[in-house]
Amino acid sequence: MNFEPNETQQAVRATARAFARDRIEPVAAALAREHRFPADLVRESASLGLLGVNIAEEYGGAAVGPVALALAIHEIARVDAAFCVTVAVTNMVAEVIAAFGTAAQKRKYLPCITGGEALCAAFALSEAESASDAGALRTVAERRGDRWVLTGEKQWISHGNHAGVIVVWARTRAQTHDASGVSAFLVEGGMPGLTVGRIEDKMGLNASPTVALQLEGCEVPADALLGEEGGGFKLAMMALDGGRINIAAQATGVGRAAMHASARYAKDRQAFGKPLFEQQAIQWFLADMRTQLEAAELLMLRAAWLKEQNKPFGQAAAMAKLYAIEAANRICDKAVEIHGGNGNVGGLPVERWFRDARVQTIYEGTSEIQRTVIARQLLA
Ligand code: COS
Repeated sequence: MNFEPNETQQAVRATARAFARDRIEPVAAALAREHRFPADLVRESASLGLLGVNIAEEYGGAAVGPVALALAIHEIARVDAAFCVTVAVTNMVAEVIAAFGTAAQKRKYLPCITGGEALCAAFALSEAESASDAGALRTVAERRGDRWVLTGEKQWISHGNHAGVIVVWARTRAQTHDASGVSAFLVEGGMPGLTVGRIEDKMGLNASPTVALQLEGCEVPADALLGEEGGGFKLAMMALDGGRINIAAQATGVGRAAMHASARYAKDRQAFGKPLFEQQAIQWFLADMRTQLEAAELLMLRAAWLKEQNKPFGQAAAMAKLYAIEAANRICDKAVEIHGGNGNVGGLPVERWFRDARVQTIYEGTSEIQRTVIARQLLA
């Protein structure tokens, strides 16, 4: 058993760490404050191979695998979880096209995602009435001659207002109301019939816009169908299995940042005539943070490793996401506690990390959905 990343994985981690430290960290607080999406930095991340980490080189990807992707996301999250959303979702969409796309679809869409021309890619599954119950979605795709016409509204779509490529899930069998009638389509940002709706006013991750997308008679060619007609739900579930590893990596990155900031603060801050760190309560907080983080990182890396070995990883990914996100929220909560009044104001990043961590128990499958996935596989 080897717990050390290999040379390639270490190199990817070092690249992501340097990019995050030198390019994102200096502006992360301002981006969040101004609710600004850093398009220039996203393009720069593409030039470093970060938007196609697990995509074949013939499509412009780095082809270094899921473990390297998880390590890269973890490093970026140590600085800015919002930027991670773009990296994580764009990689997930690129992977779903690589896995299920035709040769023509892969040639058309993957190089522009990995190379940054599309800027980023979005995953449009959720709707107002179907988020956890993804199979109940109501957007419809009607076949008219050699085209599909999409009508409906998507909600909670990360960077859907910036994405050049969007995978949209829609019902192709009007008589169905469950997962069986759902298909996936490749839609291009800015297409006629596709408009950006409300931009959400969120608690955290404010440099990563979350938007509604309206589809009103949005026509796409017949060959925009991704995967089999009626097979879209499984495709979404398989994509989310991988996406959940990315979100676990994001959570461990935020948790690690909050833990290190807390340890530094506890060493520097004096109270009752000695550093805060010498109070046993603070030591216990930090010890729990360290232990939970270690467990979360091991779960996350094991899930990524199983995926890399082409072994079943859905349950492992759900456990990693569940545990890592719950741990990150506990860690960020205690980080605010250790920072006292300073943790409650915007001058130090712990306040932002606390808010950024919160939604992670909700998106890409709530903690309750992860428990459902874990329990179902246990009982299967
Ligand atoms: N991989 C491959 N196939 C899968 C799968 C997976 N991970 N999960 C389910 N499927 C298949 C099932 O095997 C079933 O196939 P058959 O009809 O051939 O038997 C089909 O998909 C329907 O599955 P199921 O009956 O389990 O669907 P449910 O409606 O009960 O939903 C959950 C299952 C709750 C797990 C699913 O809706 C889910 O993950 N919801 C959360 C969605 C989410 O994460 N949204 C966030 C989006 S990004 S912000």
